Amino acid sequence: MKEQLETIRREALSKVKEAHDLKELQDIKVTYLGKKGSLTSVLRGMGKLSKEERPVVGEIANKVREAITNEIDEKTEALEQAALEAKLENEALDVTLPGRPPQVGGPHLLTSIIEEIEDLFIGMGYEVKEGPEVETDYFNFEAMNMPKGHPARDMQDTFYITNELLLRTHTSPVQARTMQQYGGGQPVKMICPGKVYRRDTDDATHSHQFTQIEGLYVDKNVRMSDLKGTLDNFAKSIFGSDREIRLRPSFFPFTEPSVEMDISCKVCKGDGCSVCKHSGWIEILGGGMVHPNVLEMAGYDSEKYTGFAFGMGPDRIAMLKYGIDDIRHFYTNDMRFLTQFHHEKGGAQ
Ligand code: 2NL
Repeated sequence: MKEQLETIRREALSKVKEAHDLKELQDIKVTYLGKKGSLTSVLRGMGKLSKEERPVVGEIANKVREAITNEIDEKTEALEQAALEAKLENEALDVTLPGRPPQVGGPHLLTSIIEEIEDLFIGMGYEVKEGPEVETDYFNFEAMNMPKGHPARDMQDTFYITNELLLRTHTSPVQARTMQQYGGGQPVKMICPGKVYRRDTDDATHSHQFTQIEGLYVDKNVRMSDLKGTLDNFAKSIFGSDREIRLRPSFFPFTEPSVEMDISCKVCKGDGCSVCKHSGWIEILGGGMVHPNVLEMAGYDSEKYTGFAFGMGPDRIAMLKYGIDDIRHFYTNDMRFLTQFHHEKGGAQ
């Protein structure tokens, strides 16, 4: 019996030593110490022993049980510890890893250019005004000296919504509305930036939707030389103080006289190159003295008040300033294009 107990002890301890997981340990416990376990069945046979032998064998049996239990407990703890360590290692978080920088957006190049131009004109005392993109035929055409049937309406292919409603073809209606609001009794000094629409087929230099900034200054004694000085200041501020301007006669239904403004070519400094088509000059904008009909329709006495107006395309200004060869870049939202301008004036960084 003593030998049986010794065998049980040896076998059990070596199995515990080799156990790989808690389930195996549990099985060993059942096999040796459980109700139907081998140690239990040995103890059941103790009845056959003599009185003297019983306590001796009993003590040995208790020691064997104790030894196996201790070994199982120790091994359990060791396995649990190993499992915990493996888990910690697996889930380790390296707080020294550099983070992924979040993508930071920035203003669109057209927004930056428009804001730069706004700032310049605010500095000269102008208000910035906005108006609806869906306009009435009256404010878009009629009030701008283009009555129905006027040949100039053919110059602009228009998106009509109804007979009377349309997508504005220029920002002029914002100015007509403002003059009407001021009721002909006070000066107007404003610019109006915004989106405009024309029924054009999109290509490198045309877009059916683009931007415009118009300016209007109406007061007593406003003269052509005021327009020239204002535009010269604009050109030098946006394109560089080394730029010259020139005005050429032109025609618009809403101004008389009308002019177009060129700036000297930066590339060839006036000698002629491919950028300026060998003329030394690049066309930038149009303007002129507000037509008396436009003033009268808005409620201003054209004998007392005069004014100048001009209009430009920020798309074209940005293309010239940054050498962008396709107007569609502004509207197709390729981040490789857009992010190049996030450091520009008015940009986020
Ligand atoms: C261009 C030319 C122009 C105007 C816009 C205007 C506005 C009022 C009265 C008179 Cl309220 N004129 N605007 C005048 C001349 C030219 O735009 O080439 N724009 C891109």
